[in-house]
Order: sequence, then structure tokens, then C-alpha cells
Amino acid sequence: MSSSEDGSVKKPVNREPDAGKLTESFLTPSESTSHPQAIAYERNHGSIRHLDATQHKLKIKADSSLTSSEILPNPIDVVFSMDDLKSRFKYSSITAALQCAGNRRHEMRERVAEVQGIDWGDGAVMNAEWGGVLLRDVLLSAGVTAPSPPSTHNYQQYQGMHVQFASAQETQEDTYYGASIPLSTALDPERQCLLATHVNGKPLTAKHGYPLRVIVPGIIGARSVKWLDSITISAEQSRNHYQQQDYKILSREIAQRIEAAEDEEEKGRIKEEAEPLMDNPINSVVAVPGQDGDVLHRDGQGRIYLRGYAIPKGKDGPVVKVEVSIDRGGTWHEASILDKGDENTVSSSVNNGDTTQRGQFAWVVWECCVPVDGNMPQEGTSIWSKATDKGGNTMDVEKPEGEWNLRGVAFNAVEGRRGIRIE
Ligand SMILES: Nc1nc2c(c(=O)[nH]1)N[C@H]1C(S)=C(S)[C@@H](COP(=O)(O)O)O[C@H]1N2
Ligand SMILES: [Mo]
Repeated sequence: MSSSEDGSVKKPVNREPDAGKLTESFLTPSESTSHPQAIAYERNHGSIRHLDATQHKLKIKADSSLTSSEILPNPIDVVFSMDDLKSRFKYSSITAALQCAGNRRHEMRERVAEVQGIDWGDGAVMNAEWGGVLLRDVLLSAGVTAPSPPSTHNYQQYQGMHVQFASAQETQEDTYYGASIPLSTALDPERQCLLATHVNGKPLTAKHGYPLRVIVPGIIGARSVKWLDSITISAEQSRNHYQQQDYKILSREIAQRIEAAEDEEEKGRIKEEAEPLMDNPINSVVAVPGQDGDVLHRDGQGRIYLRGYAIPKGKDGPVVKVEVSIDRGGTWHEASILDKGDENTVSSSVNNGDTTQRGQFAWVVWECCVPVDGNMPQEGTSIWSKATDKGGNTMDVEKPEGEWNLRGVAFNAVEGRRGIRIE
């Protein structure tokens, strides 16, 4: 691969597909020799790494301050080769949407107010079947004690403990890429965090983190560290820039304090105070029509065709309902959720099962034919879509244009497209 394809620290590779194309299949084709039509988005803060799986090692440690507690009775200092991971742990797979927190930033910038960050449209997401070993299994084997009894799901004793992930990849803002999640999330059997080696039944490719990456289902992509080198169990969150300064909802009030701060150091301290963003918000995106100002044609029955995707909040999935409106919320039409995918859906080599079912962490693709009154052209129509998940989370119709934050993350406005002409 040429270096321009790998990007550089100064100019990393960041790209996304068109959302209309993205929603043509339930599982997003990711690059492999048999899938040259790869379309999955790529998000990098440094250049793509090329690692040798036969040499690659995963180091797991714990801060010494934590050891001899009930949870970590002994010091932890273990190293796994890729073969160790493969031979010692059960292979699992899970279908989950991986989404960049900046997905839909362009809409926030255009419609609400200027924000900082890459101008993502609505294609910075991929829905895939990830395969690998469960992070929980690996941590338990390394010496972490599981909550007891496991069925109580009582993770309170784990509060204030974090699992830090690091990749020795130089990045734009730091000497490496890192992130962390709470230890309780890492151990939660319902969350199914993976140390992934495969995507859609094939080994990961370099650009998506070969030979090993984290997949934290339901949580923003930034925590799913690619090219994973080490895991540290710690009383602190990752000190990495992308955990401390970035990937946070910095409200108007915080933004004003940052603006008024005396110097960069103080600005940094204010950002550090904000909680890192974790769960994806409930969301629904209109993918067809793909752009504001597009023209839609009524079919023989006077209807227009709309399509999109929806993502549940955190682990509260699946999405159970999607409704659309073309009259600013006056009338809602229930969309059909396409459970069965289509011919582009990659079949599972792992589950021998139907991977196109709605999953707890997967997206849903939806479509809807909406009747339009009369046969005169209509100008300036807004298309809204609203998803509801199994946990009852739904989108805010009171603020259809969405809410602003400094970095333009976690945008989930019901207003999907505006200025649509219907002919
Ligand atoms: N090592 C490393 N891991 C990383 C990143 C990175 O720049 N370096 N980017 C993160 C972000 S912000 C996202 S959204 C996802 C993107 O994963 P993808 O490029 O496989 O789509 O990876 C995450 N993991
Ligand atoms: Mo991201």
C-alpha cells in the first residue's frame, strides 16, 4: 500500500460513503480482496499501521495501586500473542454499528451554528459482524475477579476503575492513540466488548485495525481502539488527548468558559472537567433523499420513497420503531424496518445463522412510502425521522433542528433533510 493511502500524522485518511449507498445493505461491506467495493468509513488520527500478526503482542497490566483489592487480588502483568488469544479463548461474534461521534456534524454546522471538527455528513458509521474474543474472558483470565454472584450484575464495587486501551500510533494531538471505558462496561456480559480480529467473517484489514482492535458495542467509535497494543486496568481514565480533551459534549456554557480562558492550559483543564462521551445517542438518519434541496418524484400512487438507518442508545437496542413526517411533526408515518437485508448482505461464516435480524447493538435500515397530498409541486419540505429503541429512548421532537455543542458530536436531530422539492 502506498503511503498516500495510509495517510500521515499531518494528513490522516478520513472518508465516508454516501448515506444512500450505505443503506443498500444491512452489513456494510468492508475492504477485503473479495470485497473491492468496500465502502465502510475510515477515521484516523494518525497514519494507518501495518502490523505483523505473527509478531504482535497484547500486553495487559494493572496499576499497582489497585492490586491486593478484592477485584485484583494479585498483580497483573501478562502478554498474549495472537495465537494465544485464538487458542485460549472462545471465538464470538456480534453485529454492531460502529459510529464516529462526529457523524452528522455537517448538519449541526449548517443548521445550528459553527462547530469545530471534520465536516462529516451522515456516513461515518458502519454496521458489521465483528468477530474475536470477549474482552471479559481475557480480563478474567488475566486475573480480574468477576462480580459475584455474576447474576446480580452488581458492578458498584467496580466504580472508579477503568480499562485503558493504547495503540503505539503517533497521532495529531498525542504521542499515541488511547481511550478507556469503565471496568464495569468491559466486564458486563450484556455489553459483549470484543477484542476483534475479524469483520464480516474476514480478518480485519490494516485500515480497520489488523490484527487486533477493540469493539465496544453501543459506544462511540473513538473508544474502539485500532491496532491494540496494550490494556491497563487503572484507577484513572486514559490520559490520552482523545479521552481527556476531545470526544466530549462541550455545551454552550463550557464553550464560553473555554473562550474566556487565559491560555491553552486553562482551556485544556476546562475540557478535562467534562465527562467523556460514551453511549451513542438514539438516532435516525434520512439517507434517501441524500441532500438538502433534492427533488423527489411521486410514484403512481402519489407517494414519495424515503430510506434511512437508525441506531439505538447505548445497550438499549434494538431500535423497535421508526416514524417519519413530512409536515413538521403534524402527521407521523410508521416506517418498515428491513430485517432481512438484501443481496448485498454479507452472509455469516461464523454464526451459520441469520445475521440480518435486529440486534441489540446493530442499526436498522428503514424505508417508508409517504403519501403526499394533491399533485402540485411542493417546495421546501422538511423530512423528519424519529427512532425509538427497546429501552424506550426516543428523539426530541421539541427541538427538531437539534442541539449545539462545541465539537459537533452526538448530533441526533429529528430534522433529517430540508428544502426538499416534491414533484
Ligand atoms: N489507533 C487508533 N484507533 C482508533 C482511531 C485512531 O485514529 N487510531 N480512531 C477512532 C475513531 S475516532 C473511530 S470513529 C474509529 C473508526 O474506525 P474505522 O476507521 O475502522 O472506521 O476508530 C477509533 N479507533
Ligand atoms: Mo470517531
